[in-house]
Amino acid sequence: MSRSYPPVSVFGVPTDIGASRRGVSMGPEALRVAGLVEAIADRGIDVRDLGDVHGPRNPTSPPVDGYRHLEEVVAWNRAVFEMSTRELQAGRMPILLGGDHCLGIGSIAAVAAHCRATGKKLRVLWLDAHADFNTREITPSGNIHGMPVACLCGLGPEPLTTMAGHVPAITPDQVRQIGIRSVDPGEKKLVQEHGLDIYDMRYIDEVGMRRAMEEALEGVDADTHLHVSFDVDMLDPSIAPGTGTRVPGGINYREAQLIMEMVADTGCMGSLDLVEVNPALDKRNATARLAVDLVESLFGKSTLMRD
Ligand code: B3U
Ligand code: MN
Ligand code: MN
Repeated sequence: MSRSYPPVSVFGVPTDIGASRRGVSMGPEALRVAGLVEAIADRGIDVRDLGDVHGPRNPTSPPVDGYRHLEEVVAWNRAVFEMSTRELQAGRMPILLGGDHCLGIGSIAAVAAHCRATGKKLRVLWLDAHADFNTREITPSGNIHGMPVACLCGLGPEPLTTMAGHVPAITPDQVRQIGIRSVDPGEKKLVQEHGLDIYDMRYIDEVGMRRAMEEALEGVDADTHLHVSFDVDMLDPSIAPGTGTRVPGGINYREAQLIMEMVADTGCMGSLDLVEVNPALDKRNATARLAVDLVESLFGKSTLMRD
């Protein structure tokens, strides 16, 4: 089946403001050097690289009242919100090149506001080793890249929970998390209380990726905007070493391809985050190159089926 895709707008967000390890600020360039924009263009898609958004430098300070760099995180996310909103309103698919995963707050807040305005349903596919559902009371690190899902669901500091213009920006029933294998003790209680739909590694091992993805995508239809938020630490560190919080026992190459192919089959992807690529920790840009390979599958590249 041949599919048509909306025009795509790629933009970089070169910051590591939400993490404690430095280096994901170099992620956008690593993804570009790995050929991301050309790979999308080669799929016959209208794609533009808008360059990078700007924000404050990383002061590398310790957490204050449970948050590290809150003011700067808010500034970067406002810039992301504006850029994503503008591209969505122009009928284009925003692809955010991170940067760390705190940026999912701005990008998903924009998508949530857009869905409200257009009457579309929203489904968020959160591909990650982590649930990213910490709050200031329970965070072990103060790093806001461990908090975006909680912020989007209304748990967090006011400037981050209100970004979409309505609180909460999204509800837990709109989220499906895949690849999870590291959840902090307080976070575990919180995700259970909020009923988050988590496909953890044990579940994936037991039922297989095909069934896990069928369940995660259930109910996605032509009226759905599917947002994919891809933290590359979902992948096993043996294939994706270039990321700051590596957790063993991750998604392998074939499982990752199947995720992307099944997303492509829905024809509903409306926006994408590619985050947590850290070139300072990578081996010859392998992680960025793998991410590009997976993006090709997200845009319908397949072995035998007609493109
Ligand atoms: N849950 C831990 C670790 C973490 C979450 N997300 C990332 N790391 N990338 C935390 O610090 O909140
Ligand atoms: Mn994450
Ligand atoms: Mn992660």
